[in-house]
Amino acid sequence: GHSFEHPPGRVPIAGDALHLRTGTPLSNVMRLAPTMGDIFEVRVFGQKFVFVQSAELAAELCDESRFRKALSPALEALREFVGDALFTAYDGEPNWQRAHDLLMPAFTKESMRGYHATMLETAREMFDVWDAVRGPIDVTADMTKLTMETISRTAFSRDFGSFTSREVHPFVPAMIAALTTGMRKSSLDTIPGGKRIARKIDAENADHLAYVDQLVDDLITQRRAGGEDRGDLLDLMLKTAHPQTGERLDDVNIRHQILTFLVAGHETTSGALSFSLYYLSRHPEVLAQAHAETDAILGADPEAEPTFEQVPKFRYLRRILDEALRLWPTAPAFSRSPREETLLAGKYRMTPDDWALIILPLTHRDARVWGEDADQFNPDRFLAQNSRGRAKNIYKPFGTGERACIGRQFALHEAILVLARILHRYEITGDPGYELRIDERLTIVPKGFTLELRPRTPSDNDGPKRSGGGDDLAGR
Ligand code: FDE
Repeated sequence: GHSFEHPPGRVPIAGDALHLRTGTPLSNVMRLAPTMGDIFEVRVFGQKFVFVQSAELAAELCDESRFRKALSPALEALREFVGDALFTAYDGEPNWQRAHDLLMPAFTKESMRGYHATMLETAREMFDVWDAVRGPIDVTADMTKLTMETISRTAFSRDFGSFTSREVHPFVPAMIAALTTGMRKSSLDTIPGGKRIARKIDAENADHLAYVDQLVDDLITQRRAGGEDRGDLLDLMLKTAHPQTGERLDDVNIRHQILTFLVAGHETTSGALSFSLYYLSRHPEVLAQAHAETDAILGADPEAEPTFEQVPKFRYLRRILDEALRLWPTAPAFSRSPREETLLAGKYRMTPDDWALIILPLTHRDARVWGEDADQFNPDRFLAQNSRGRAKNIYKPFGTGERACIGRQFALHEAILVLARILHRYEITGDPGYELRIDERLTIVPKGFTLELRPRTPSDNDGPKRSGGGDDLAGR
């Protein structure tokens, strides 16, 4: 493929490594980006990364007729943990279609009805903890507990007691350790001496991996033997055959799918909630309008919970979420390859072996499509009247095409429901001295962000029953 622009001072073997700090891949790219063009490359010890920062090029790469999902080295590394499950399957791998067809019905808007009560219950458990603490809460930590509980209960009916027991269940840290093993190793592949370090990391993590696999496998065995009906994703995978082919998923694949849902479904949604709360704490006028919306829909009782039908009515909260995910898309990049040799932008030759990473926090802030205030937080840019005429395929926090996020409705339903309850129930105050920092894990989340909470009395004048007006065009 094409050789792209790269940072100055490239050296033999290490390549552009001098420009990079370990452990912060996204910050590295964002730091380099202002001095680079729409597409640029970085080479590190023989591995080449191509980054796209223009909205227009990203939209071209989202053309499914010419491009498809590719596995970046990070996803390739994740395969060690979850194999050919949905997120990490190569495009066209047979188990992808099988699992996709089986699981799609569990992720429609309508099927959120089945998870609604669980989502409410987890939020209530969190509020019980919050009501008992004095002093600020660690937002990211609590949002991560909340989303982890919700997804583990809906995926396989496991309650890890994140808010109800004193001790952290060992599964959670073990899963994170197992999950990050591959990540830590992926950057070592081409580094001199890396193989030895990789073996050491493997040895350190063997126990975690075995523990996690065993816990999920035992659950699968018990469920098969017991025959009880829990109506969760595990049931669906065990009991349903493919509608056309009659095929089923095997037990190892089911384990991989369960772990995939836990991994994909908790930090991403947790980050979306945390960034939204961060921006709410920084924009009093947005916060006031959000409070007004919760009061108009939920009324004067702070214990009121939204019904399933009410969740999509929080149009303003939805725009806050959309805007937070524009600035900080918590799955910050995805990778695309051409199906056949092609010219990107009519000039960059790409072959099916090439791939380019769409860096969403950059493409989502491209002033050429989002305007000169692209760096500013403004939920109203998602009002229908303000979205008109905006280019297509430029807002992609949930990925694109066939391999787009299957958990999108799940994440949106959960995040809106939780935001609504928090804002209805509490006055929130951020630390005025806090400056946003990003924690780069598999996903991105705010680091060190805390909130002071005070009980709130919702206003009972049902006020101007404004929905905020208009349809949002996000995600089209
Ligand atoms: C997927 C996804 C994506 C794509 C990636 C690529 O392309 O590579 C993205 C971008 C995303 N995803 C994002 C997101 C955000 C949020 C908040 C979320 N996400 C959430 C969630 C939840 C859940 C449960 C999920 N999620 C899941 C998932 C899965 C399974 C997948 C794979 C799909 C296929 O088929 O491939 C995804 N996700 Fe998501």
